[in-house]
Amino acid sequence: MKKYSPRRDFVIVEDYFTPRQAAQWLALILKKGSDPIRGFHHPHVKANRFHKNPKYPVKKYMCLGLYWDPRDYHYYPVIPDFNVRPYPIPRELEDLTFKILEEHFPTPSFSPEGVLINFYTDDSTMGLHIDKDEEAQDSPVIGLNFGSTCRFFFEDEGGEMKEVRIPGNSVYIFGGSARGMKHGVGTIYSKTLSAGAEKYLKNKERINLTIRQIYRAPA
Ligand SMILES: O=C(O)CCC(=O)C(=O)O
Repeated sequence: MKKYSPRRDFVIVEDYFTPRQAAQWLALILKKGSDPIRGFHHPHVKANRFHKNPKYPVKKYMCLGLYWDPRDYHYYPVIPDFNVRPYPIPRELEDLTFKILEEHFPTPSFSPEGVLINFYTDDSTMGLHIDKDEEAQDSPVIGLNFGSTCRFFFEDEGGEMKEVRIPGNSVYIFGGSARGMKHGVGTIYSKTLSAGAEKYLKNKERINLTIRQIYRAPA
């Protein structure tokens, strides 16, 4: 494992997953992702002055727990178009989240309520944005990365944009002073598939899960 902090309160742990663990997580995600309603789909996003029905930049997208709707940036207990609940967050994913936080980003309490899963292909990018749709802004965001390496942009403490390469089989956590940092994903690099992903992903494919607490705990 190689752990480093590209800025305060933003931690990356490379080689967090063994190839075997990565293969197990990918098998689980892709099985859920194959469901025609709760699985991967290409949602619409908020209309803008150029497009009435623009589409989300990452073609394959799904949620566990609560559903984040890219049309209005709200979290819902059901997938709005189908009135069907997303798959719940598997117990083993909750346990993994607690373990990652305990080992790498001690946090007094954390309740995993929503997981966004982005399946990047060679034509996907994710524009710069701030994760501000969760009420629980004191809770960190935990990212699990599988497959190809990506170029990841983030805002440093001085407001300047910097970049790192985030490989598959790694995790990242940003919270505290970094919770409101701008970030985004650029190029997905060719021929960088991480060990364990070969059977599940093609060249330039990447799967990222971000695990979040959405609501503030009652006082
Ligand atoms: O793919 C990633 O690592 C970033 C995902 C992201 O920015 C988000 O879900 O808000």
